[in-house]
Amino acid sequence: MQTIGKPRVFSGIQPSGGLHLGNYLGAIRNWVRNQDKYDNIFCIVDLHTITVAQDPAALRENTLDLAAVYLASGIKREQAMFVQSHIPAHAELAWILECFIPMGWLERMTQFKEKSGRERERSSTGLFAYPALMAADILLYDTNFVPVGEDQRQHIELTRDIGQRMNQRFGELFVLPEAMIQAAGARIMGLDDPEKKMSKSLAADATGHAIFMLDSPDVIRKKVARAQTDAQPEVRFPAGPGVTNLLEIYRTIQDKDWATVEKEFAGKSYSVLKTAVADTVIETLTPIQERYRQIRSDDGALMQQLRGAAERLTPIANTTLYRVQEAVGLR
Ligand code: ATP
Ligand code: LTN
Repeated sequence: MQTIGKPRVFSGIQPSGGLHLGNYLGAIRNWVRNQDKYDNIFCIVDLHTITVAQDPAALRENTLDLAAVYLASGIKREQAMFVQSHIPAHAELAWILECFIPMGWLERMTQFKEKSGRERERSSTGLFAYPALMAADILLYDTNFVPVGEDQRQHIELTRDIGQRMNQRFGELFVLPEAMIQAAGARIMGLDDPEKKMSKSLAADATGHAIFMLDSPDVIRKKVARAQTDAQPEVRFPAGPGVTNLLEIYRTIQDKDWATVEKEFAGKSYSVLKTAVADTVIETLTPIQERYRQIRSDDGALMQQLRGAAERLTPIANTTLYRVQEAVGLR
């Protein structure tokens, strides 16, 4: 098991279409900022994406898109950035873990309850087993930290529980990971409904729900202008959820604490707040969009990079997989 050198970080995002500001502020921006401190692995989790219906051509396109967004956001070329399905050990370890996870543990997962909703009987068994695959992703690489948004906390806890259960039974098989969730930006809410987390799935139904990382300045201004605010004449504290969310976006991007932004905006009109939010979002996303377009103009190079990383990571993943296979009697 890896013990020397920098601590290992592993994280991933699904290539399920347009990334939004929540994905950027809750996850990617933190990967970029801390990349030199850790030994990083950044995954494009395509096997997780097919737990709900996908158009095959769109999935291929979204996979390259997500890789380009990682790089455009500032992930350095030399980082280990790869596609989950390129390393078969993920699916293999997931299967073994599934054979040791009680059904009750998966039945309690809030993401499954939310995503299956009233369609529970018709949703795929893959969606139900999703957390086992995520645990495999993390455990395969002796991961110390998993930088994610707040909504993923329960999945990391489950990963620890699975690791611990296997360690108790078979001896020290796995390093137990910890969630790394930042104090700011870990739960950005929908602009149209600040009671709900900004999410890709909800963005499909409402154009004003999410700011996408590739939205034009014009679109960003329109979406922020329409964002829900409070029924007060100006910014007042304690603010309601809509204003709090706009302030959270602003303070996360600007690295400011609450006291500072309260002072900055107390008594100001909503249009002053919204202009400031739109300006700072546009300023952040414009250079990312320019780099994104450049990177996507050479898909061959991008694919080569992804394949190369998978090749380098495969022996690490297989070392863990073989250890587990041996422990359970498969080898
Ligand atoms: P879906 O709606 O399909 O579940 P999603 O928008 O939640 O998608 P994911 O791909 O599940 O996006 O998440 C990728 C990363 O972004 C995860 O680390 C997750 O915690 C983080 N994240 C997602 N939504 C938000 C949000 N609203 N605020 C902060 N972080 C978020
Ligand atoms: N479930 C995560 C995506 C994910 C992930 C991982 C995140 C799959 N495997 C491993 C961190 C580590 C989500 O964001 N929806």
